[in-house]
Amino acid sequence: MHQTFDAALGINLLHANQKGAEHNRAHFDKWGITCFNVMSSPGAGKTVLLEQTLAALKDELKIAVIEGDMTTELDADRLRQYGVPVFAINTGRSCHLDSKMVAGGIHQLEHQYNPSDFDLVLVENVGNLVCPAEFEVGEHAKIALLSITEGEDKPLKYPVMFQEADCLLITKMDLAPYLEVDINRIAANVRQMNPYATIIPVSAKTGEGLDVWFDWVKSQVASQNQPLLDAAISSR
Ligand SMILES: Nc1nc2c(ncn2[C@@H]2O[C@H](COP(=O)(O)OP(=O)(O)OP(=O)(O)O)[C@@H](O)[C@H]2O)c(=O)[nH]1
Ligand SMILES: [Mg+2]
Ligand SMILES: [Zn+2]
Ligand SMILES: [Zn+2]
Repeated sequence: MHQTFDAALGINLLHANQKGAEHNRAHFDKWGITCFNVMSSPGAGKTVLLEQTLAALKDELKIAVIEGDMTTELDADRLRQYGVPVFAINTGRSCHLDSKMVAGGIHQLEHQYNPSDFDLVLVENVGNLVCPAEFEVGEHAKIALLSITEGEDKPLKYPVMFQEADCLLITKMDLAPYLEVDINRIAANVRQMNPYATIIPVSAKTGEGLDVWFDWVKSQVASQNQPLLDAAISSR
């Protein structure tokens, strides 16, 4: 629930959040960490995707998770089974993570571990297609999930999420035979909002598309670290 009662207050709120996001990103950049903000409506498959990502990549990349939920540590407990640090943030009545909440997770990472050892921080946002897209948390890329059960029109009805996404995963592809859904229509509606996002159809049940997703993750981490590598090489 937001406190944006009037436009001026709303702008102030977003401005303060932006400052906090820059603080968080400065931490990540100093430590050579890439951060993804993973967003979708409730139940589109964020936690299952993170579980599969940890299972596939945790030996190759050093990963930590910041897990946002209004209440409970149910998702955080699922992800802890993969042996990576998971910092749970309960947002209470707030329907999104803001940069200050995520800073809490970042500072725990800093105090409990050597943050420079990490390559990737995955932030699972609160299930909501609306405001998580407005509140940057210091991420380098926004990942949006849209399950094929949600309807082809969602990119048009919730434009900001789809305009902001760097990568859009169309999830639950295994359910396509049971639904009257046109995947090409979904992709076209995403494209109408965002000509640039990488679109990857996936299924956590059959594994369809997951290798494409893992490769995208690895390429983002590699390109994020490239400026540091370039700087190190040129200073020799
Ligand atoms: N058939 C099918 N079901 C899936 C797939 N991915 C996730 N699910 C199911 O969808 C439900 C929700 O998955 P979660 O990963 O918990 O979704 P979430 O986005 O993390 O949900 P919130 O954190 O509550 O917003 C679970 O019952 C999953 O098993 C998929 O690829 N195919
Ligand atoms: Mg979840
Ligand atoms: Zn919200
Ligand atoms: Zn700090």
